[in-house]
Amino acid sequence: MTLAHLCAHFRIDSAGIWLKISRVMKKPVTVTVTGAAGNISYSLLFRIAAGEMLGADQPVILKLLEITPCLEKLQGVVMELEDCAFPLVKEIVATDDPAVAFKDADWCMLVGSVPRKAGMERKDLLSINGKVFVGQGKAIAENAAPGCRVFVVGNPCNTNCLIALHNATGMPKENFFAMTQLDEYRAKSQLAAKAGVHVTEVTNMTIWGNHSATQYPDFTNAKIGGKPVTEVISDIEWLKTDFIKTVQQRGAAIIQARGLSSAASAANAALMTVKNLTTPTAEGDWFSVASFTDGTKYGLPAGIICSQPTRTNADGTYSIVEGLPIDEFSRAKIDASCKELLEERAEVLGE
Ligand code: NAX
Repeated sequence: MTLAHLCAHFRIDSAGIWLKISRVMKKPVTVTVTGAAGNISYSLLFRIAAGEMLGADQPVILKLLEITPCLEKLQGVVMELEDCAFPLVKEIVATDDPAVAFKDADWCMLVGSVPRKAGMERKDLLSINGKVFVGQGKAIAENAAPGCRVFVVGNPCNTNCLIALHNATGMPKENFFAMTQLDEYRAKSQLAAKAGVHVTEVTNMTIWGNHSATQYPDFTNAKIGGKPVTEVISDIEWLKTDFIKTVQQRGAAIIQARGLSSAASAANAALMTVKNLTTPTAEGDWFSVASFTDGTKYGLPAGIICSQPTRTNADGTYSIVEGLPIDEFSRAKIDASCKELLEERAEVLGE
């Protein structure tokens, strides 16, 4: 090995040891984030850029999409990203053109959507955002890299994801996801507080169904310190009522307390979902994410984006955890959330 080769591929650390420079060798991953000038993105982008999502040795190209009136605000975010001098950021593209934003994207994080305003019904929200996700689904299919994965945060995220999927002709349905990781973390933290343990003791928590007030945080299959939750928390009535309601209403409680919707915690959950989908899941555990149902598991209707217990395999694919017992109480809750997802599907697909 010549000295030139050594210098190109290794560096000397403070103790005089030659270290292989593997991170400069990795091909950058292109991450497109929509709603990039919004609140969630203001937390999310900096953490992606710091390597917290895809790894400390993974260079990234950031493609940021906004609507035209927010481009100036987006420019401010770009300036701040530049001022962090992140070593992993190879390029930043800021645009209002979906074709440019989704060009060669490996991950599309669809955070942007129009918020629900006073007097607006769910139907109105679905119809406004529906148009956005039709266009974005098409633009992703036409421009993104092969194997691109699409992850929707913008609400109503399950159904927005379904719209994008229906319009992304030619893309595998398995590559579409919507976020329920924040709900999972909310559920874990409530159980940990009730049991008086650290949150890391709570595992195997599934959020079933829709990211909405019908979601079901499944305490019956969750564990605390490796034991069934119901063995650790004897107050079953609390589990069946207050616990579920607190998780379902946590977003609204944060808006009431903060005057703004959850942003940093949502960004954290978004980042962790991508991390969970790109890293093999710990033995015996699982995480929650909404994905396309094939109608063969847990009696979930086919063709919706439904949150389920999910594991990422060693080869990078993911599987739904099968064989969990679903008691009568859980069945009713899961069915109610799926019914809502079917209604939303009917509204947007005109069924
Ligand atoms: P903000 O209103 O702060 O930001 C949204 C941004 O999206 C705005 O800058 C807006 O200009 C942009 N935008 C709108 N239409 C767009 C389009 N067609 N293309 C590109 N950008 C567009 O909202 P923020 O607090 O960041 O929340 C974003 C979304 O996340 C909302 O829909 C919100 O409801 C949803 N959430 C989802 C959560 C989940 O668990 N799935 C939890 C947190 C959050 O409530």
